[in-house]
Amino acid sequence: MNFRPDSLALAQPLARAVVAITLLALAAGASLAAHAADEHAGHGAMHAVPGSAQTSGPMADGVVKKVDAAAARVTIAHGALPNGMPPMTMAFAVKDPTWLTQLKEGNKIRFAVDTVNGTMTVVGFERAK
Ligand SMILES: [Cu+2]
Repeated sequence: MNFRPDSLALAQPLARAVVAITLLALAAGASLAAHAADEHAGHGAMHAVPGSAQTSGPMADGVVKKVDAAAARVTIAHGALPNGMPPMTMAFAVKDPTWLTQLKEGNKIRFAVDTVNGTMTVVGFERAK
């Protein structure tokens, strides 16, 4: 029974080391995730070409109904969205207001939507035939 105090004394620093390593791993994981998010945010801008602004996200079908440059909104008659929204006609914000110069009423597009600051926002699009 003499060994018990000794093994407890050993176990405590070990436990501390395990906790420290776990915290380090968590911190490293969080910083990796933040880095990946930054890279993703820059991805669209690097590959932007006139007439399209592609993203890797799922795309929905739409027809441009109205372009409101002053309000930085585009009204789209859209098909079912990846987020579950059923087909309807509604106004979207756009990630890059200069895209509005590439869109005209009647254009058929495929586009990606994300919620930015609580507003459904077109985050990428391409012209469709
Ligand atoms: Cu909608």
